[in-house]
Amino acid sequence: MNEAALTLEGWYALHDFRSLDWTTWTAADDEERAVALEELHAFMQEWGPVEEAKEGSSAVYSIVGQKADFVMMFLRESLEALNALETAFNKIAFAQYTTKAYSYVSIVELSNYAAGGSAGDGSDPMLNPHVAARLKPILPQAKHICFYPMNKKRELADNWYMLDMDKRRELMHSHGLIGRGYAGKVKQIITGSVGFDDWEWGVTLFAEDALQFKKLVYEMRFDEVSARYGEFGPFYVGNLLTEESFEELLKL
Ligand code: 76R
Repeated sequence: MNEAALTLEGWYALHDFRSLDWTTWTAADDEERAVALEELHAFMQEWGPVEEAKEGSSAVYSIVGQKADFVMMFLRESLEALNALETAFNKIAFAQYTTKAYSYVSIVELSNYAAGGSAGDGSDPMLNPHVAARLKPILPQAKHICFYPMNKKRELADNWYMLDMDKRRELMHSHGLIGRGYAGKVKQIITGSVGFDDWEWGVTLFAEDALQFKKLVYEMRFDEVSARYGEFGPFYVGNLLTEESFEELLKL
């Protein structure tokens, strides 16, 4: 059998996309809307202490276009914690004015391609602060988010999973070089979703300048890993929502 890349996993991830039901929101009276906003506020207030306790990170972004109106991105210690969050949201009054648009379940993942393919020295990788910070990343609250799921091809002529480790490492090296050209401009979080959701990875990018998403993704299309082996799902792009700008968006 071919050698699988070794992976390290960190926090579980839920990208929870919702749409606003403007018909019911505008039909609600002032008091109903106030209750909904108050419950939304209370729900979001719980995110800070979780982050301070280093048990997860959360962010909310509006989504541009008709695929969804906003996304809540949650990183947590377990699938149970993610499940509890979506259930808690569904129970608040505000949820009655939203519909489910899309969701993605995955886990923060690092692979050993860049580490030279070695399995490490046997020590706990979480003791390495650089590794720990990447496996349990605090979401940067950058102005923009870009999310899309992707696969690596498994076709007879182009099958990523049939390439030997050295070849994959060589290809991933070139992928990493392109990525590094965007250091300081785009932060990427790769989450693995084999066994969890419909694609193999989720790609979440953050940037202050949304144009850098297009530049990075376009440049990668010419790199063999993406050009030959990449298969991409729907793209979601959006703008940071603070509690204040979320309320502003909902104001009639
Ligand atoms: O983790 C590292 O920094 C080491 C190098 C590296 C790995 C192993 C790396 C660097 N990536 C890795 C793994 Mn990546 N990445 C994507 C996409 O749109 C496309 O064409 C592809 C979507 C982007 C935009 C991106 C960005 N990467 C992966 C994997 C797992 C592959 C596997 O295991 O087979 C996927 C699916 C994937 C996809 N990558 C980087 C970036 C950027 C910006 C970097 C540089 C990060 C840095 O050096 O800070």
